Amino acid sequence: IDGLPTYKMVDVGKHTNKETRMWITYKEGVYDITDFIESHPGGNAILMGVGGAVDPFWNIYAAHKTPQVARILEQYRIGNLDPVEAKENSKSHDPYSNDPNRNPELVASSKKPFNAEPPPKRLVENYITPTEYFYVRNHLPVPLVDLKEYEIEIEGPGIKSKTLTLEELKQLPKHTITATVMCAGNRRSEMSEVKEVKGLFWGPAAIGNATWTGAKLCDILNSLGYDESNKEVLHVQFEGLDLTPESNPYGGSIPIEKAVDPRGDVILAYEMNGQPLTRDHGYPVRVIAPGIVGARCVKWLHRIVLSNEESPAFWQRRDYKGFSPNVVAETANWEKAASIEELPVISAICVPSKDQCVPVCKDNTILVTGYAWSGGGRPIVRVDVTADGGNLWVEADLVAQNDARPSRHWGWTLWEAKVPVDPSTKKVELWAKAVDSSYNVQPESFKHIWNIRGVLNNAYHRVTVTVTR
Ligand code: MTE
Ligand code: MO
Repeated sequence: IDGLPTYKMVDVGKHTNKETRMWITYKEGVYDITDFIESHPGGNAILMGVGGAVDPFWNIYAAHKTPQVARILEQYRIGNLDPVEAKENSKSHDPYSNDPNRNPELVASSKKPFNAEPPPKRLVENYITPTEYFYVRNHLPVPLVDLKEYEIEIEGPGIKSKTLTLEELKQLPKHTITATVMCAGNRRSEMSEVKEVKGLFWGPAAIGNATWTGAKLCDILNSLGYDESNKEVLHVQFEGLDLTPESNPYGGSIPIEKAVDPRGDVILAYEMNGQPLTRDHGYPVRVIAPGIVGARCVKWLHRIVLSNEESPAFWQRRDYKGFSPNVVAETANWEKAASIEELPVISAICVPSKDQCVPVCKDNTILVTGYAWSGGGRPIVRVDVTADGGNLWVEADLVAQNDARPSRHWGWTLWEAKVPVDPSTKKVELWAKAVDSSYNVQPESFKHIWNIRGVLNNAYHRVTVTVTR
């Protein structure tokens, strides 16, 4: 921009704190973002780039590459970057160029990183969600894994350290479970109708039900000498091979009690639906901690650490936590809030979907189908559906459920209901709510469970459709 001074990267590097002001560069621009930092939607992550070029960060967090962000940034422009250096900064290649091909039917809420869900109707076609229709939630580029070099490091107080190869993992007793994996942000778009929330705009299909095969984590930890008298170990931390621009791996943790419980069924999975894991779902090995939020089911597993603390990863400490409805970014106490582990009871109507036209049957009913699931291994015992705001609740048939025992019932339930509709109305609002084996039931509305991150979106599912006769 004409008239503004030209700087070199060494000048920019001198501006890294409030006293010196905080500068960044992007392409040919130099920006003083000191006054913007507080309102950065991504929180402190912005500090990673201070004093240098953000081009490599934005190649990874590509959501920044929009006209809206460019407009905000230009308000803070103070100069131009030396053109030779600007060219050098822009040379870093697209870190997503090695991502795999995907089913074009998946609807993406973000392409880089790739986040996508199937059309809801695909979820009720089979009890087991076909891998190509299983939602994908990646925070970073999919790592390229060389099997010859692949190992899982395991360490912690009171156990023998070990590096486990895939071959060794496959020689351990093979265990298969049917388990639903769900993102804590599933159905977020409905919560955001109450008030804006931060996060990807998920519909009701950031969930899937698959069979997972691998070795049990409890067998591995026991073989390395773990025993319950070890009071130093409270959590099991996992790290993936996917790295942030500052080389921190994606990570998460689960309580030790879950990890070492033979009935907790935590597995290091190398197969999904009877096939080797696909790259998007964690090839070659991922954690499946059934009944627990998807975020802890770490993909591209690289390291396991036993510790007295939860995972230090951003996604354990500064994300995937719930807050009271009036808490805002400035007042959120992340240390105090409990990490999301077991998920609460949820359901969704998959067919018909929002705004669809639905033919009414001769007996003045419409057919409604969906899924229901609860965390902690709690089976679904009932699903209620209404088409008239809850004056008449119809109990749905639970049409597909497996015979796993309560407390180990990791899979979801598919249901269907014939719901009477008023013959005189054209628009009908369908509601569904599920009840789990602890008689936990979904809350009625989003208003009172609203939270800044838009997680735990389990209010009654409401779908408005037009009926045709
Ligand atoms: N593991 C790694 N290494 N990196 C990730 O970005 N995303 C997590 C979890 N494991 C993630 C990860 C989140 S938030 C979810 S919901 C699930 O993976 C999604 O699993 P899926 O993509 O197989 O459906
Ligand atoms: Mo997630």
